[in-house]
Amino acid sequence: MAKVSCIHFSFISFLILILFSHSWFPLLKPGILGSRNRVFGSLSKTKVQQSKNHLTENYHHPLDPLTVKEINKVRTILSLYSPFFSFSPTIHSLTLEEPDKSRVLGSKRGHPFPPRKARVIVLSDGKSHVISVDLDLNRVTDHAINTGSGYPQITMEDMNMAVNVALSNAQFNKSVLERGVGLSDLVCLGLSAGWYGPSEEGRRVMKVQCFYSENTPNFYMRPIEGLTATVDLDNKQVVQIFNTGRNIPIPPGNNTDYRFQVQDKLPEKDPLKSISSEKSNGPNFIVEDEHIVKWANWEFHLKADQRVGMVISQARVRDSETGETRSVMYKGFASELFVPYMDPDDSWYFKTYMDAGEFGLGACSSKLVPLNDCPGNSYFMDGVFVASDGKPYVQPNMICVFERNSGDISWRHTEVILTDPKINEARRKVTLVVRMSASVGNYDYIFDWEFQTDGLIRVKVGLSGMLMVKGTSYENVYGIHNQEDLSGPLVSENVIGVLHDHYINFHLDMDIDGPNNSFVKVDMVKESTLQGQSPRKSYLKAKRNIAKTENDAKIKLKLYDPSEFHVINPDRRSRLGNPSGYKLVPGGTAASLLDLYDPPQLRSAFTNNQIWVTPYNRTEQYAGGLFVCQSKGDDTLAVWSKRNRPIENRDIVLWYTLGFHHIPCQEDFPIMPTVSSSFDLKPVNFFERNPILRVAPTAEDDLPVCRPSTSF
Ligand SMILES: *[C@@H]1O[C@H](CO)[C@@H](O)[C@H](O)[C@H]1NC(C)=O
Ligand SMILES: *[C@@H]1O[C@H](CO)[C@@H](O)[C@H](O)[C@H]1NC(C)=O
Ligand SMILES: *[C@@H]1O[C@H](CO)[C@@H](O)[C@H](O)[C@H]1NC(C)=O
Ligand SMILES: *[C@@H]1O[C@H](CO)[C@@H](O)[C@H](O)[C@H]1NC(C)=O
Ligand SMILES: [Cu+2]
Repeated sequence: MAKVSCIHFSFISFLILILFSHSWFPLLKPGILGSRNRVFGSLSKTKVQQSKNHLTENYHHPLDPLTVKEINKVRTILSLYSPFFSFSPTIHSLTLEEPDKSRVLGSKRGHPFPPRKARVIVLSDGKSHVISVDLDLNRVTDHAINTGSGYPQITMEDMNMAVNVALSNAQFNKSVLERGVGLSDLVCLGLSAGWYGPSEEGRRVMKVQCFYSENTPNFYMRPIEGLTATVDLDNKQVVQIFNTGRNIPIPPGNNTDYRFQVQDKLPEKDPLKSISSEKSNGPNFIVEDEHIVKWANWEFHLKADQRVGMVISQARVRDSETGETRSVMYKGFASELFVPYMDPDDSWYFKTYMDAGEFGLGACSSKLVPLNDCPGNSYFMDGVFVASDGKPYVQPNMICVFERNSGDISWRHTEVILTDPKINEARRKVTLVVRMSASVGNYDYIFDWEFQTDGLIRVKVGLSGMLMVKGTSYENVYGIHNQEDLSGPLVSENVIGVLHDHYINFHLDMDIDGPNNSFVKVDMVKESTLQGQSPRKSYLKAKRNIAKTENDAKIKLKLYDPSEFHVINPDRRSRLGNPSGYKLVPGGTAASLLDLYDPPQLRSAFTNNQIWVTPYNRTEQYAGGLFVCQSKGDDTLAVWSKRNRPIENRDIVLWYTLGFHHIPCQEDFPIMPTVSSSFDLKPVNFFERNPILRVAPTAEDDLPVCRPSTSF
């Protein structure tokens, strides 16, 4: 559920928000920044990684994010650009404009890079401008105005302003006070409004709702129910107020605080002793030039992104037989996150968030907590982002990279038939994890990309944080005539956990051994035997169907009509002649059941199928479109792929949506234990044989600390 404010800043100014003040605007003061070696890892014994001096940072790779110096240069170039002579437009996005793939693949260390460019999105005169700035030529090279629907990402100022406008409105202010809430215990949030027809078109709007923070930092559990202001951001006016919840009490706050220091002191029975999987010899991975991660047989480019959180590029794996480094994926990231709530009320219908495009997963990212968010010996990476005045700021420690001794088995066999010699072979599994977490208002999304030595990549999303809840006069279920009339289960006194979904779409630009790939649907089909042919009546066959065009690759998952989904390189064959490939293995997936013409479903039509395949097109990055706020869904994956373009043996992008239905329960209150789901990208005939056959077994000497005490 995301709502707004990743930003603990949309709160009105008199709130004491020390608890929440994560460093949204850490200053770039040279004095407080240390320096770090260009290479992390190998022999590093340092426990605490020093923070970086971003002021002097340079780029080393065509995909490296804009540096502080470059961002400052873009701001200077824009200030000299004639359309913006007289005023500074609000910057809604300022990021690297990645060079075309062919330029990136063609560039080599030591050779000149493709030109460094920035793509800037500004709002001016109510219009969204997309501006390209060439940092080598020192000028604007392209300037387009969005003619479709939608507005750019919401800024912190937008959220603050929405709240201030609402509270300055006498009627809204009075309605808040009438609920018995003192202004000193009031928290208001600016929420994205979605798009619901002509009444809100033609102007940028946000919704404002308020909460009671008396005696708790977990104000999310104390909604001032049924009170919503719609604010016009450009005219700075309240355009509508719904106040239909006057009779709904504000839920009590006494059982909502989740901080350790306030938990009652009844000791936890048998608390776990500390557990460590530290590597006494240091990590096995290195990070070169700030962004290139190398571990075991993997190598990839990793960067923070203000919109999508983190981006993995040019993931390559070493061939187990030849030592060749082979391309697997050009680029992978979470392209949109859609969270529709299932309540048609005045104060709830619009809660159909698209968190990446509306708020930004990087913009909302958390500073990861060492030893708790990420284990010891993690490498932490900062994001260098841009505020709405065009100035750079640092989002510290927002990505961590660590090795995990998973405790799992990567392969094994005990031979029971041959007893001489006795064979009992097993190999442990060690993986490399790249992690970030975004706190999009109430909800926390934990994103993991986990790389295995057998070539598998597991992408996992965990949900934690706070439910978005609805106030009710019911204190328990006994008085409720029909519980189905509520929009979700009662999870505490006066608190309904509203039913909702989460859909996370991943943009997976697979380049298996090069850009030209095909998508193959391998269908499992039941074959019936002929009378008398066999004692069996039926068996399964796998039938390969190569997708010719986009329509052949729009997949709705079906348990009783199963398929595998392969991306292959038809020109790269194994020793046996099988095409090299990777398969997408969907995880616990939910499909959107909303009406196809429901406005939120139109905007998030990428959830109409779980899998799509499109031809590579540099402008088609985000499944929900570039301008998501109040969009009508005219620039989504579903619209692009109506063209039904050819996709066979060419550069293709795979899109997969991981879905969750969430029926809340009492355990989700006052803060949710993490719920996760994942999908895999797994090699299929990519390697000549099991690529980790030669891995040595682990002996006790290799593991200095991890012996269970019972073994002594
Ligand atoms: C809201 O009303 C209170 C009480 O009348 C007043 O003190 C306060 O200034 C008002 N707030 C705003 C932002 O107008
Ligand atoms: C919260 O406070 C109310 C009213 O004082 C009380 O009835 C209730 O038992 C308290 N709940 C908890 C969990 O302490
Ligand atoms: C790329 O996609 C955009 C948006 O769908 C479209 O306007 C453009 O024509 C496409 N470019 C190519 C080369 O197909
Ligand atoms: C990929 O396919 C396209 C279209 O069929 C072709 O023009 C291009 O040369 C191919 N590229 C490579 C690297 O094979
Ligand atoms: Cu949820």
